[in-house]
This record gives sequence, C-alpha cells and structure tokens, in this order.
Amino acid sequence: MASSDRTYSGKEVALHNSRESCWIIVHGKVYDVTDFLDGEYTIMWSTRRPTAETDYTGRGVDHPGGSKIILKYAGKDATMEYDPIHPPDAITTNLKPEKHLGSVDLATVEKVEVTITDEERARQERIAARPPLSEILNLHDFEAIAKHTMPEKAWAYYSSAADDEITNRENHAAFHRIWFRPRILKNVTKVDWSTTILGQKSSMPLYITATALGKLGHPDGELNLTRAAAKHGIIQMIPTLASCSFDEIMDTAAPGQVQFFQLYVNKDREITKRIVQHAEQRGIKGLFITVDAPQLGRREKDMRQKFEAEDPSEVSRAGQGGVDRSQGAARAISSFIDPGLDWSDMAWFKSITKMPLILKGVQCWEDALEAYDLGLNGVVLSNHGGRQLDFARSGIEVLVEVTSKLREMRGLSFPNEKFQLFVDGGVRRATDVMKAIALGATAVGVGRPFLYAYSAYGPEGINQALQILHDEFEMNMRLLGARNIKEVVAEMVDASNIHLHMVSVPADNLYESNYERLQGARLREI
Ligand code: 173
Repeated sequence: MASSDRTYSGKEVALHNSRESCWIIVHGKVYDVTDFLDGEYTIMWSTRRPTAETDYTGRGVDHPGGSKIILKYAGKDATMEYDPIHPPDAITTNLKPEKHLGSVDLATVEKVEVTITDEERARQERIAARPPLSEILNLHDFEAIAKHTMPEKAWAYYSSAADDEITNRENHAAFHRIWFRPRILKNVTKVDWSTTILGQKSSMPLYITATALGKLGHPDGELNLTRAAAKHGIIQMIPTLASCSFDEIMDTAAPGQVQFFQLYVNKDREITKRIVQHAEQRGIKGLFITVDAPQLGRREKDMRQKFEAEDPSEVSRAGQGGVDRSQGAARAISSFIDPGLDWSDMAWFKSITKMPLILKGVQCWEDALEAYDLGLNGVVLSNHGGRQLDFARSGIEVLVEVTSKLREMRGLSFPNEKFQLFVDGGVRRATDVMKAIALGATAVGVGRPFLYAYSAYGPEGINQALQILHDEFEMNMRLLGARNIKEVVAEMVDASNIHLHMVSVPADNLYESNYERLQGARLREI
C-alpha cells in the first residue's frame, strides 16, 4: 500500500481515471476515492480531525453530488470544484487513512481543461461591464450586480428561499411598515452610532451574521468578511458551515478582533462539545445556537438549478431507490444536524461553556420567554433569511411582541444588558437597523448583502458596503435627531402597523429587479 508521504507525478495520478481505480488531487494531495463512487460517503462537518468512534461512519450514502462529478475529475486536480461546497476537511474526515496516498508534484499535473461555455463567456462579459464601485450607492446595488455576475449556481444558492419565498420578501417589506417620528433641534453636530454587543465593542449596531458556503461567491470566502470586520470594527459571526475552516478564519482575524460563532448542533454531542470548547478556547465571545433548522427548508430555485445541471438519467434515479440529489450539497451536508435538539439540552450547553448563549431563530414571544427563564443571554429573532418555514413572520415583527410580552410578564425593558434581543432578515439600510434599535434590539444581523458585496466586487466590495452603512448611519442619526444609539428610542418610530401583513408604500422597483420571478416546472429539452 502506498504510504502517505510519497510524492507522485501527475502522470501516475492520471492513470487512475476510472470507476475501478479513481484518484483525485485536492490541494496538492492525492486521494483514492474509488469507494466514494459506490456509497461509502457521509459528510462530517467538524473543526477537528475525528476520533476513532466518529470517523468513517460509511453509512452507505453516495457522494451527494453523484459519482459523475467525481469521475469527471478522476486522475485530475479537483480542488477548484471541491473547495466551495465541501467542508475543508471533508475528504480527510471521510476517507480512511490508507486512502490518503500522498502528495503530488503540482508542476507535473496537467491543468484541468476548463471548457468555457457560451453562458460563461456571457457572464465574463457582464463582469467586465460592472459599474465602478464608486457608482454603487447602497446594499441593493450589490445584489443587482451580483445577480448578473455570480455563477448561476452560486446565485441560486445564496438567493434562494423557502417554498414561495413569501417570508423572504416579507423580511424587507416589514421594515416598510415602520415609520419615523424624528426629533428636531438636538445639536447633532457630533453623532455616534457605536455600541456594545454582548459586552463587546462594535462600531455599528450590526454584525455580520452566519451564512454557509462563502467560497461559492469568491475564492477567499468568509475571510473577506473577517478582514472587513476588522477594518470596520464590527463583529463577524462565524458559521459552522463555512467554506473556510474555523481555525483559518480565527488565524486571519486581527489581534483582539471579536468574533461570535454560530452552531449547528450535531447528533453526536461529543462532536458538538469539542467544537464548542474549541471555539471558546480560541476566544469566541458568543455562541449562537441555530434552532430554526431541524431540517433544511425547500429552496426550489436552488433545486431547479440542480435539475438543470444534471443529465436526465441522474434525475430519473432519484426517487427510484437512488439517492435524491435534487436538494444538492446543502441537504447532504446538513444531515448531521440534530432534529432532536430540545430545551433540556440548554442546561448541558451551560455546563460545557462559559460563553454567552444565544438562540438563533426564535419566532414568538413564548420561546423568547422560555430562553430568558432558562438563563440564556439572548435570542435572535429570525426566520433564517426566509429559507426555512415559509410564512414565518419577520424578525422585526416578532421583536415588537417579544418586548411587549417580556415587559408585561417579567418586567424587562429593552435594550437589556442581561437578555439581549437581535433581529436578522431583510436589513438593507441603516434606517432598518435604527428601527430595530428603537424597538429594543441590541443589534441586527446582516447576511446576504455582504455575500453579494464580495461576490460582485471582491474585498473592496465588502469594504464599500460597510462604508456605505457608516455613511447612512451618520446622516440618518442626524435626521432622526439622535446623537447616540441610546437616544434611538421607541418614541421615534411608529410601528403600529407592523402586524398588518401588507405593504402600503408605492411599488418597489428594486424588488422588481432583484427578486426573481418564481418559475414553474419546465419541460426538459429533448
Ligand atoms: O440557510 C442555509 O442554507 C443553511 O443554513 C445551511 C444549512 C445546512 C447546510 C447548508 C446550508
């Protein structure tokens, strides 16, 4: 058997290009993935090498992307295809050590021929036709450019939402039902919109929330966010399902940079414990446990992409005893998430970490109250960007009932140091953030807009997005008559219509250009 310190030539690897013997190269290492072709594959997403008990579970799951895609790279370098959609350690975690064959002399590896399709050529032309960053005026603009310049699959994954995408649209629309009651003559020469979140300084009352698969939009993935967060003094919430490894992100952070961590709870609690304690040991300042995704929602735009990408024989295997690949990588990589998580687990979390514990994905006051009564440190009122339960209400709407009920039932006032409320979903403007702050939130999370910013314009894009938000805060704090975040109070907004699920503002042309028409089923081309 080959030993893992051997170095192969590209030619040797290229000989193993069949179903019988299938080797691939990822990041300069050679792997024998023949077994993955017939169902010895299950993705484990962890920050660490597995222990003997959790390893190589081999539950007979096919490679979620199908064997075809592996065979396409048989004998070749698969790094480019592998990177965005796999956990950094997917191969090492899932493949028995004896299948890690060694290294390859990359100079001898033939470059994978990338056939440029007409579609790709057209996309490159659109990229060349992007307006200069100086013409990008707001967060909607990034979305509009990203939509036309991102690879179609990546756009479909980031932008898709559950079912009829009603909640997805509602998230931003709900902010349209809140209007300002500005104060005048306040001497607003100096305005300061910095704040503290879970006791940590932030230059704005917002944080970068967790989103999966950051490399789909740009090769540096989440590191774009880490660097921009450092530059602008805001906090990044690192996702469990980042394309970059947790440690890579932590190592990229500036000294003293504050980061939170979003946790998907693994069915194997030992793995969860290891991840949580590793995060704490590396200095994470808040643990956000996702509680709204016991199963992944149906994102049909994303699903249709997969159908179109596959050949008819693959599609017809689904539902006939074959693996249903129609929900793609996201469904497959989410299979470790424990739908059995319940309230009784919270005591366990408290026993394994001293980090502040926040539930991410709370959608009614009853659950917020329960979290408070259990001594947790806060909740994120969120519907997961409209990607989970369609017709879940917006976080900003839920905020109004949570503050009111917790005031009534526990005498709490908000914002509250001990039990902090966060909102995410639909935030596109500093005014959206200010509405949430006025209504009692400590801060809001922003996800997709930052993905679009770096997908469309790379690191400068995310930098510009944050600068735009700073500029919007400066102006709108003055116009509202608030000199600091404490002065952004409930009396400054009229949210009396928040529970009316309709929008009475003029038709929003931004919606027309950014949100896509939902597609019905289409005939395949024959
Ligand atoms: O919203 C998501 O896409 C998400 O949270 C997720 C969950 C599991 C796997 C991939 C993405």
